[in-house]
Amino acid sequence: MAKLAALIFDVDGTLAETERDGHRPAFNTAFTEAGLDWDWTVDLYGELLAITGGKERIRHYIDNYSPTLPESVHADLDGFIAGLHLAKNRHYAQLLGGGKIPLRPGVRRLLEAARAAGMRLAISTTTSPENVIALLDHTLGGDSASWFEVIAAGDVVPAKKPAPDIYHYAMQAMGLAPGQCLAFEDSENGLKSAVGAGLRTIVTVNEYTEGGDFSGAVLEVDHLGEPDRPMRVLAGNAHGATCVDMDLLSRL
Ligand code: XBP
Ligand code: MG
Repeated sequence: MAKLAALIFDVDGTLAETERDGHRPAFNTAFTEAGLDWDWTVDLYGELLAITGGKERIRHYIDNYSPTLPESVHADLDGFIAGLHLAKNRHYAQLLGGGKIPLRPGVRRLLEAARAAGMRLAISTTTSPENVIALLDHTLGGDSASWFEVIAAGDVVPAKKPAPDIYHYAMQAMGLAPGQCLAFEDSENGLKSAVGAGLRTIVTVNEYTEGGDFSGAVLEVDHLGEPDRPMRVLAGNAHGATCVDMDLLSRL
């Protein structure tokens, strides 16, 4: 097995609970602002998360849930979706600015330990670079976006997760092979993408993804753990560790 050289992180649901508490309410505010009566409840949003990508998710909702649509929309559906998505991202940035969306347990600890150990870091996500940087600025702060050598994000590849393209893109940009990297994901679509690119993957489940099929992961835990908040191991061998740390990573 090649020596571990880089950690590649998903963003939404992995670094923070951005789906339930960030994107979802921001979508709803954008809908209200546009005069729509659409309401993406916590449960409904769980169903809609099967589709990755905010624009793709809105289109899927229109195609499958028969929501009320203004007449004028049919002339330019793409433009209508793009406008809603732009407004959603504006509200999302405001929510992040309010400081209400913290990092998940163990995320800061592991990133800092990885940096101290000379591990290279990257991001591989379906959301946009602007959303990633806004989250990093409002959580890790300072120059934290620069901790990540590559921020592989959004529409830079034609096929979003579960396609492996965004992980291939990140590894190619770093000049690394899959055996030298480890991925962190929270969802089935994310795991499929990472495993499809040949990556060993740790899954930290959340409210939306627990109970999913994560049999392809090297480890499935409820979160990365903190010294005073041990993780729960759901599948795989954590070698007795109570947190995901550099020692455990070297043994996976
Ligand atoms: C994240 C997504 C994104 C976010 C919203 O998936 O599917 O669509 O929900 O972001 P993953 P955008 O965590 O697997 O990358 O609206 O910017 O698409
Ligand atoms: Mg995710």
